[in-house]
Amino acid sequence: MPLDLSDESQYDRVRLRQWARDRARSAGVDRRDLLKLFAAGAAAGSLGLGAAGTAAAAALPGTVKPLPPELFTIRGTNAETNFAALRGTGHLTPLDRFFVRNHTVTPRLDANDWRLTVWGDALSGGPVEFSYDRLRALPAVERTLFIECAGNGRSFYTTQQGQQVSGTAWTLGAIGVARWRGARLSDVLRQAGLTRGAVDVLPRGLDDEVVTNGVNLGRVRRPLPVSKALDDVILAYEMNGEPLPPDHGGPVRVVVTNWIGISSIKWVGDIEVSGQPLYTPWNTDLYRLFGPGQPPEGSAPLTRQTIKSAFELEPGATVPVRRTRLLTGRSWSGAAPVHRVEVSTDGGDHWQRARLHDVPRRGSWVRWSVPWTPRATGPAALLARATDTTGRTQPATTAHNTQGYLFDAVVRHPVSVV
Ligand SMILES: Nc1nc2c(c(=O)[nH]1)N[C@H]1C(S)=C(S)[C@@H](COP(=O)(O)O)O[C@H]1N2
Ligand SMILES: [Mo]
Repeated sequence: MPLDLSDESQYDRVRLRQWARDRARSAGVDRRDLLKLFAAGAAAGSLGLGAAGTAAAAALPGTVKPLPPELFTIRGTNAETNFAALRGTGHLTPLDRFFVRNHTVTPRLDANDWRLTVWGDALSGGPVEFSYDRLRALPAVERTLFIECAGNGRSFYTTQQGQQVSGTAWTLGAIGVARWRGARLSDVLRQAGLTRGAVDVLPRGLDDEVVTNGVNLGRVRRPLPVSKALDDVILAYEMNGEPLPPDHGGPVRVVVTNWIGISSIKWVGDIEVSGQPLYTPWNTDLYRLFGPGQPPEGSAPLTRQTIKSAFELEPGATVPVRRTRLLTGRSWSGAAPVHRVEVSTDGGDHWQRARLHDVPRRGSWVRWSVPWTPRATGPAALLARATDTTGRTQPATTAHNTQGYLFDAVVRHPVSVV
């Protein structure tokens, strides 16, 4: 039976087997180093950079834009959007409050000097270079899409489920929705001479090499199957109508519809087009599920994001009793548009339908609201539960994985009624 490599899960399974049998090429990291990391990851998810629950290192984040505490919570080299700061903003996340997830630091790149080199054994000729102007001369597309870290919601594995996980201890603010404008990756690949033998497409960032556990992983890069690369991937140079800001990958980044944030490589400098399957740490040890119920080498590499909801309210907010207020929030899913949101203000005993303020659309979130008049003083828990058009609803708990990816359970939002 022919393998259907456009099917994501089948693609990933096949690559995993090929890699295990040494038939896939590891792009830039020694195979023994990768195996060492693999073993460490399977044992403890040790590649997570910093453990959830422990205080972030007091290093200055290497970012360009201001990160005021009313808009962001700093977590190591990353900045999480405070969801409360989205209240009253529109469908798009304003640039001044879009989360930043950096493996190292934001590089300062000049669009005039920037070049994208497309190269590899699955092109008909040698490397092809794209300047900023050449990229902008290609037909432009505009899409409203979220970028969300695979570890968004990770801290709730610990605070709600009592489980140990490694990685940045995000609450729910490692997501943003922007209007992206750019060229289609498919147009760039075709101009570069893509051949039918192409299997994997590997964009790589121009930011510093990542060193973890004494191993240099090289620059941030993660292969995309050629089927996804040709489908709906953008090389974006604008975000909400502005030139792409430095912290979000300027001058040019990859934007991959519905897939986990690591797919959307920032500061892209080159793209390898390979006739052989490729592996990097970002699709082997990182961004797979390890833990109970998973094979020792981990799950297939993660692709699509899961389903979540968040209130636009500070955790532990104080609310006055017997006064009606409008609870607001947002829900999203990487599988399909969210078309129903229910809210409980009594810890999950009763649920009411929230009013949606956006037309549900693929790749983005819906804003919603529900009026609430608290009747008694004391602590209360607010819950929001989304359902997407595939019928998937947020569950009560998420199965544990050591690196704390893809948390999708309903989150209890504590408030205090006074
Ligand atoms: N070159 C490069 N690309 C990158 C990263 C990075 O550190 N370097 N971080 C990735 C991760 S893990 C996420 S979640 C998103 C975050 O995008 P943002 O910082 O624009 O919100 O970028 C991805 N692309
Ligand atoms: Mo991420």
